Amino acid sequence: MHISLLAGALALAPSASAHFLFPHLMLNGVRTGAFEYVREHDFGFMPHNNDWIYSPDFRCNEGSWRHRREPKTAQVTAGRDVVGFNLHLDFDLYHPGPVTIYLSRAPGDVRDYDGSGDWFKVYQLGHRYPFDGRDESWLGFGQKNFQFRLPAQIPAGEYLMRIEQMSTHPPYRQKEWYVQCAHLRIASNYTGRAPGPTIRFPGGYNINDPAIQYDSWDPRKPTVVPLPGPQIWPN
Ligand SMILES: *[C@@H]1O[C@H](CO)[C@@H](O)[C@H](O)[C@H]1NC(C)=O
Ligand SMILES: [Cu+2]
Repeated sequence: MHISLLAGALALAPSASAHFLFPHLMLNGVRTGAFEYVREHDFGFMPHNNDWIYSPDFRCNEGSWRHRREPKTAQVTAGRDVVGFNLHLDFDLYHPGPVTIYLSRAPGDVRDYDGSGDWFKVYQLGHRYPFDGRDESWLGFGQKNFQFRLPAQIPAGEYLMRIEQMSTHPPYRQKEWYVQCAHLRIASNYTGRAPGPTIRFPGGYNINDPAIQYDSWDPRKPTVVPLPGPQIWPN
């Protein structure tokens, strides 16, 4: 399945290069295999539009539930390991807009978790300040790796780690959404306050959110563009 997916990717590369997915978990700077630790989905490289924020598929992408037992679960340690995602086929992200990563703790085995619980934000990549409206001024533009050190303030457990890219180039309020989830088992001694603020998917994003209302085709360019979702943990 993975081989056929890559072959399909190569065949489609000229026309599909505008789109992307995140099949590789990054683990302390090493790119792991495609879908080795990342839950596959059945929507390939294609983006979704704004209606998608109201769908349960917004958690880990369409069809990912049927792939939930395919990836391994990466063993990592809070406060120590650097984790993240890498684009397919070593592509660069040629899409403007924020990149955001969330965590959600599974009640038990992450392979049986649908992501319906609480999510907290651990990473976000916005734009240079002041913003000048150029695609290149989004910090994720042209990047292929999105990595961060896991905060120490995360309770031990199994987690879905969800990356989201909201592309801002379509006109008006329309956006392109790209989402993918990895499986983590986090070792930690943390017993403090629960990570937050948390949101759920769907429900956490609304069409009226300032981040979604941002219109990159509006000639009046704001110098600061709002980012989607709640504050990052642990602030
Ligand atoms: C938890 O604390 C023990 C004792 O201090 C230490 O040996 C261990 O490495 C810690 N584990 C983690 C995941 O930080
Ligand atoms: Cu696109």
